[in-house]
Amino acid sequence: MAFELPALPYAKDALEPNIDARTMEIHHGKHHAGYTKKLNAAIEGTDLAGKKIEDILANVSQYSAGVRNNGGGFYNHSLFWSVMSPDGGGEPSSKLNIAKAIDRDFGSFDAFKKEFAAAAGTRFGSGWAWLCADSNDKLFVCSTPNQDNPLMDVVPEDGTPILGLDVWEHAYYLNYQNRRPDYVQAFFNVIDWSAVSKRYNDANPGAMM
Ligand code: MN3
Repeated sequence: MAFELPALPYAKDALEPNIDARTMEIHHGKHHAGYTKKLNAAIEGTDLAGKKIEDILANVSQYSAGVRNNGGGFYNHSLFWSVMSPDGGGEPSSKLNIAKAIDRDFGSFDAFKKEFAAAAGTRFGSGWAWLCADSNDKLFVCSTPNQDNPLMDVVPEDGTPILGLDVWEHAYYLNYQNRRPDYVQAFFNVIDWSAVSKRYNDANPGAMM
């Protein structure tokens, strides 16, 4: 089974004005579609065909640059669409595990937001900012270059990404030009905290808050 481009879970203009429809159209329909197609081409006829993307990324040091870049691109964008919603934004409900974990591991939501925005703002060139859970269910923020992510065995930070922000220029340039910090702030208006909390709960299935 080849990997398939997941459908956007909302209309391409649903995140306006935070993320504009034209950017969504190109980002999903061209960039994400391109990573998906190239990933499939890179694994076709190899023993990676049929493997889960998470398993491929966990051992990516053994594979080609094409698998690393396009496998990362496929996974990262699939996550990105799924952690945004037109009904998102604000702070996570205090009933959600993610709210309790953010308070426990960062001290407050504002402290988390500041650290995440700094990671996104200071990533030089193209890459991603992440909120991850480590194997002890502790949260941490990091950033990675290009299409790398903390599932990969080539990345020093080791964790399960539960929230990710694409800071490649293709993610924001049409609407924000060079104003990456404005795009990062706008992202906080559309984060789907229910989806992030579910990813957190699923990161370490046996863990209890
Ligand atoms: Mn992108």
